[in-house]
Amino acid sequence: MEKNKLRKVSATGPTKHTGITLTEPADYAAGIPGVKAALSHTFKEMGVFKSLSTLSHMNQKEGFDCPGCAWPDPDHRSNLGEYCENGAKALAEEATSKRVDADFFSKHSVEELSEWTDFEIGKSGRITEPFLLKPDSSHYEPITWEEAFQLTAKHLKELDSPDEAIFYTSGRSSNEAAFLYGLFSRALGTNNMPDCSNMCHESSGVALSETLGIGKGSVTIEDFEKAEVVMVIGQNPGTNHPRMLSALQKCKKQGGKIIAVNPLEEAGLIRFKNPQQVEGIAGVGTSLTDIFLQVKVNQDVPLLKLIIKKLAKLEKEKGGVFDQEFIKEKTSGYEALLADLENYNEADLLRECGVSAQPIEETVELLAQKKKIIICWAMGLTQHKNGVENIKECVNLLLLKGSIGKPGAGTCPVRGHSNVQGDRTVGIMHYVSPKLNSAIESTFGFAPPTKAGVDVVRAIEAMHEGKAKVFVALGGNFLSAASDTLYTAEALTNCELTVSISTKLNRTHLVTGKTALILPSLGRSEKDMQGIKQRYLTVENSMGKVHRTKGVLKPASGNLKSEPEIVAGIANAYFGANHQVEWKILGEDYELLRTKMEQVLNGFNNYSQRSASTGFYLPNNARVADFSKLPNGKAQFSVCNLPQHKLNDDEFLLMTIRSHDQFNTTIYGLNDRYRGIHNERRVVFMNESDMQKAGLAKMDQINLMSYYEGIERKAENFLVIPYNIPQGNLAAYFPETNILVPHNHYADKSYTPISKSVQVKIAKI
Ligand SMILES: Nc1nc2c(c(=O)[nH]1)N[C@H]1C(S)=C(S)[C@@H](COP(=O)(O)OP(=O)(O)OC[C@H]3O[C@@H](n4cnc5c(=O)[nH]c(N)nc54)[C@H](O)[C@@H]3O)O[C@H]1N2
Ligand SMILES: Nc1nc2c(c(=O)[nH]1)N[C@H]1C(S)=C(S)[C@@H](COP(=O)(O)OP(=O)(O)OC[C@H]3O[C@@H](n4cnc5c(=O)[nH]c(N)nc54)[C@H](O)[C@@H]3O)O[C@H]1N2
Ligand SMILES: [Mo]
Repeated sequence: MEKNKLRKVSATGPTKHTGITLTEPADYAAGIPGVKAALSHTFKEMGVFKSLSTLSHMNQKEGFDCPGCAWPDPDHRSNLGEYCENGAKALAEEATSKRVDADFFSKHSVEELSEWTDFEIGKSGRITEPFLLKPDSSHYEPITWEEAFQLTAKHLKELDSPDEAIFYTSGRSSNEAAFLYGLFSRALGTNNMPDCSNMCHESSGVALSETLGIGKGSVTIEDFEKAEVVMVIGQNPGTNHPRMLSALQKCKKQGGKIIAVNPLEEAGLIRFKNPQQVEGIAGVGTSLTDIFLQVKVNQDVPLLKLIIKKLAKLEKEKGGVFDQEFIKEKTSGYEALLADLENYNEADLLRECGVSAQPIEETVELLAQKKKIIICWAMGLTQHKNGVENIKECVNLLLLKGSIGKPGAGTCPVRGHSNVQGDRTVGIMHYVSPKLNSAIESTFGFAPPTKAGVDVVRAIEAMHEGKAKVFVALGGNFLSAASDTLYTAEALTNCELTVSISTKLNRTHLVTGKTALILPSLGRSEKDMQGIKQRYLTVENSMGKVHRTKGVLKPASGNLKSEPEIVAGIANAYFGANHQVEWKILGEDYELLRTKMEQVLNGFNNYSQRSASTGFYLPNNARVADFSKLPNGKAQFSVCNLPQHKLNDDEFLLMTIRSHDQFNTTIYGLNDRYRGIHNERRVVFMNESDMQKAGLAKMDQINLMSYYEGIERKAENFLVIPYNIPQGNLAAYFPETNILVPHNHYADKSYTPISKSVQVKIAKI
C-alpha cells in the first residue's frame, strides 16, 4: 500500500478482496430488483418510515432535487414516485443515521482512517461540526465555525499572490452557492476555479461551443417522444441515469429506434422494466436497443466516419439522405468534410472500429431514412485524448441530417452531477469571460481578474510544483476523483492548508495539506432554515432548465451550515464587514442573492419567480438553430483525425468505469448487479480469447501497470472476469484504477484525463 510523506496516510486504501460471487450478467434493468435494491439501501441507512416519506418528495415540484445525476424531471410526475434505484441510494447515503462526530475522530486517527476502504470511510456517516487537523496532530479535533473561517482567511492573506489559492467545485452545489464561491474567488483576484466537469464533460463543452456556439446540449426531455432515432454512445444509462430509460421507453412507444454504441452490452440498454409504471413492475418490460454496435474502446471516430461515408455514398447515388437545405443555409465546411472522407477506405475503418458489418449496414439504412435524430453520450466519448473530436464527429452526423434545432432532434450530452451544468452557468470556470467580468463589475463594483486560472489538471500540477498553497473544495473528493492518485496526493500534501466543504467523510479529508479543515454543510434533502423561514435553492438540469430544490429532512446535526453561508463566512472573514460586497447578508438572504445573480447572468430575469413549479429554460441558440455568433454565422462541420493507439501484443486499452453501486468516489455497496459481480470491486473484465492468450483463468489475480514516459504505475490485486468485451480492451472500476492514469495525459483542448483509454500491461500474481 502506498504511503504519503507528511502523515503516514494511504492515498489509495487497502487492496484486499472482499469475497466475490458471480452471476450471469442481467438482460434487463430496473423492475422489481431495482425497487428492492433501492429500498434496502434507504431502509438500512434511514429506517422504513423516514425512507418512504422522504422518497415521496424526491424530484416532485415542491420537493428536493435528487442529489444523484442531472437527468431532468418530466412535467408530469409519476404517482408511483419520480426517482430511480440509484437516486434512492444517493438519498440513503446523505440521510444516513450514522455520524462522524468529535467522538469518532478522537477514536480514529487520520492514519488509521486512511487504511479503511473508500466504502468503509463513506459509510462512517455524516459530519456533524467543523473539524481541524493541525500540522503536528494525528487526529481531527472540533473547531468553532468562526475560528475555522478566520483560519482560512489568515492562510489566504499570507499568500504571495491570489493565484496561490485554488477553489475546486464539485457539481452538487446549488447555483446560489456556486455563484457566491466564484464571486469570492474573483474578488480575491484569481480565476483558479477547477471544477469536476474538467474531468467529465469538458470535452463536450469545448466541442459543442466550437461547432454549435453553446457548450450545452440542445434537446429537451420532450424531444425524446418525437425522435425517430436515439443513438446512445459511450454511456451506461441503466446505472448512471436510470430515469433516462423512461424517456427511451417513450421514444420506443412512439415508434422510435434506439442504437447503442458501446464496447459493453450494458443491461440497461437491452430491456427496461419501468418501476414507475405498474406494467413495468409486473410485465416483461420494453426492449430498448434495436441495433447494438459493439465498438472497440476509443474507435468511435472510425465507426462514425464509416457510417457517414456510407451515407454520403447513398446521398450521391440517389439523394434525399442529407438535409441539403439545412447544410446550405446553416452550416459551413461541408465540402471539406466530404473531401476528407476520400482519405479513408471502408475496409480499414471497419477493421479499426471492430464492429461487424451487418449492424453497421442496418444503422446506415435506418439513418438514411430518418430526419429526427438525437445523439446522447457521456464519459465513453469525453475521456480520451481525442475526446473533443469524438463529439465533433457526432455533431457532423447531426448536421448532415439537419438534426439540430428542430423538435425530436439534437445533441444530448448527459451530464453527471445533479448541478454540474448550473455551476458552470453561474460562473465556475477557469477561463475568462469578459462579458461576465463586466457584469460583475457593474453589479458589485470590483473588476475581476483577467488572467486565466487553472483547471483540474493544471491545479494538480500547480500544487505539486509548490505554486499553489491553499486548496478549498466546495464538495467533491478531489484526491480520489482526479487521475494519478499518488501524484495528486503529493500535490495536496504540499499545500499549507486544505479546506473541504463536505457532507461526508472521504479520502481527500485524510490526505491533506499541513493544516486541514472540514466544514460540514447541509445536504440537498435537508431543511435549510433561516430562523423560522425555510429557504430554497436552485439547480439547472442536464437540459438547461433551472428550478427550485427544497429539502424535507431535519438536518443531520444542529451545527451544520448551508453552502452559501459557509462560502460567505470565509469571504466575510477575509474581507471584513465593510467590503463593497455584503458577503454575510448575501450568504443568508438567498432572495437578495438571486436578485444580484439576475443582474449578472444572462437569461435569469425574474429568477426567483420563474424558478417555481417546473422552472424555466435558459436561452439556447442551438435549440433554435441560431448560429449567428459562430464564424460566418454558421454551424461548423469538423474534419476529425483517427485516434492513434499503438499497442504492443501485451498491451491493452483499459476503460475505468462505474459499478452499479457507486456515485463517483462514493461507494454505495460492493455489487455491480447488472454485470453479475457481487461483493467485490477489484475486478477486471477481459475478453476470453485474450485470457487464453495470456494464460489466464477466471478469477486469477493480476496487477495492472501503465508505463507513460517510462514511469511504472501499478494497481494491485484484480480478479480476472471473462466478459463480453472487445479483444484488446479491459474494463475496471474507478477510483481504484485512477492510480494508473497519468496526470499529464489528457484530451486535446479540454484537458480531460484519459480515464477511458489507459494503455496498460497485466501481470499474473
Ligand atoms: N448511480 C450513479 N449515477 C451517476 C454517477 C455514478 O457514479 N453513479 N456518476 C455521475 C457522473 S459525474 C457522470 S459524468 C455520469 C457518468 O455516466 P457514464 O458515462 O454512463 O459512466 P461510466 O461508467 O463512466 O460509463 C461509460 C460508458 O461508456 C462506455 N465506454 C467506455 N469507453 C468507451 C468508448 O471508447 N466508446 C464508447 N462508445 N463507449 C465507451 C462504457 O462501457 C460505459 O458503458 O453519471 C452520473 N450519474
Ligand atoms: N478514472 C476515472 N476517474 C474519474 C472518472 C472516471 O470515469 N474514471 N469520472 C470523473 C467524473 S465524470 C467526475 S464528475 C469526477 C467526480 O469528482 P468529485 O465531484 O470530486 O467526486 P464525488 O465522488 O462526486 O464527490 C463526493 C463527495 O462530495 C461530498 N458531497 C456530497 N454531497 C455534497 C453536498 O451536497 N455538498 C457538499 N459540499 N459536499 C457534498 C461528499 O463529501 C462526498 O464524499 O470524477 C472523475 N474521475
Ligand atoms: Mo461527471
